[in-house]
Amino acid sequence: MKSLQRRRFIQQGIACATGALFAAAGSTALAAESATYALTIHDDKFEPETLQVPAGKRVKIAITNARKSPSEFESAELSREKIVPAGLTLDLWIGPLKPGKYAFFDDFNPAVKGWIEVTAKGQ
Ligand SMILES: [Cu+2]
Repeated sequence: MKSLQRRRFIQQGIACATGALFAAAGSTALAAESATYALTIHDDKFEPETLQVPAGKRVKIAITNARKSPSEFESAELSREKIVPAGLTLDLWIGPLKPGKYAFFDDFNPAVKGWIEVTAKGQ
């Protein structure tokens, strides 16, 4: 292989390796940033009724509908609305949020309410 070709080949190899490293670092950071919090919908309550999540982070809520009929997680304060069929678990991403309490309810069973309580680290 001529020296020019060899140099180009080596440069391409370095570029690929660097790209892969950045991609790996990026996905690790993203994975580290986002935690999953479980929330279950029952006929008479959410479990937990108040879900604690950290401020300033994007978090995933895994919503399980333990009922025999569909439910809808709804929150005007979080601008979220998600139908969860009976017996299924669906993910809902929220945040980053400021510290405080955010109300939500089951729009298909509106008497059932809950809160997302967002706390800053150390609070
Ligand atoms: Cu709704």
